Amino acid sequence: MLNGTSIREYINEKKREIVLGRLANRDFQSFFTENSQPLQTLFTYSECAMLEVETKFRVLNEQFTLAYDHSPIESIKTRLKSLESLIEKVHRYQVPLTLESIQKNINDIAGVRVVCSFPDDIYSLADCFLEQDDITLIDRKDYIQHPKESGYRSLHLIVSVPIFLEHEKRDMKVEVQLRTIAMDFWASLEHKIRYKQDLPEGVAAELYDELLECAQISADLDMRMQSIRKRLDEKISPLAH
Ligand code: 0O2
Repeated sequence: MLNGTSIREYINEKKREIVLGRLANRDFQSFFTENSQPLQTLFTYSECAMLEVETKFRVLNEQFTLAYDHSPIESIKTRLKSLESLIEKVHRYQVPLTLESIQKNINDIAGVRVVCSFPDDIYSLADCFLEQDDITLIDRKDYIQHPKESGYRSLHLIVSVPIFLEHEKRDMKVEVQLRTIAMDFWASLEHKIRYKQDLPEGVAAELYDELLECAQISADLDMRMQSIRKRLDEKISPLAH
C-alpha cells in the first residue's frame, strides 16, 4: 500500500524515467545544451509574469473584502512548469524543438491557481481580472460549465501580461486556473490517483467511475454552499438584493 510520500516518490520516479528517456534522444540533449541561457531567461521572465498575475488577484481580493466584507479567494498557488513536464508536453504536442516554438505553443510555463470560496466568485474575479487594460486574453476554457470527461472542473484562462525590464517591456503568457475549494480538493486527489497506473484495468475503471461520481457530489456541494450563502446574505441585508 502506498502512502502520500511514496506516491509522490513514485510520480517523480516515473517523470525521471520519461525525462531520461527523452534526454537519451540526442535532439533533446543538444537543444537543452545549446539553449540553456535563453531557456533560463524564458523561465525567469515567466516567473516575473506569474508574480504580476498573483499580485493582481491579491489586490482584487483586498478590494472585494473592503467593498463586500467577503474575501472571494481562499488561497493562491503559483508554479513554474518543471523541465520534465515541458519535455513531456513538447513531445506530446509534436511541436518543433526550438525556443520560438516553445514560446509560441506552450502556454503554461507560468501557472497561477486561484482557489475561491464559491463558484460565483470565480466568474466575478475572472471578469474583473480580464477587464484590466494590461491583460490580454488568449484562450478561455470553462471546464465548470463543460467539465472534462474525467469530471475535472475549473475555469482556465491563458493570458498575456507585460513585465517591465531594465530597458524594455515584454509580454509573457500565464495560465490561470480558477476553482473552488471543492474543485481543488477533487483535482488534487484525482491527480494523485491518476498517476498510479500500475493498477489492474478493472480496478482502475471502477476507481475512475467512482471519481466521476465524487466530482458530481463536489459540484452539488458547491451549489448548495453557494445557495446557503445567498440565503444568508438576503437575510442579513434584504434591501441589497
Ligand atoms: P500541471 O503540473 O498541473 O501543470 P494539456 O496540458 O496538454 O493536458 P491543455 O489543453 O494545454 O492540455 O490544458 P488543459 O487540459 O486545459 O489544462 C491542463 C491542466 O489542467 C493540467 O496541467 C492540470 O493542472 C489541469 N487538469 C486538466 N485536466 C485535469 C484532470 O482531468 N484532472 C486533474 N486533476 N487536473 C486536470 P498539467 O499539464 O497536467 O500539469
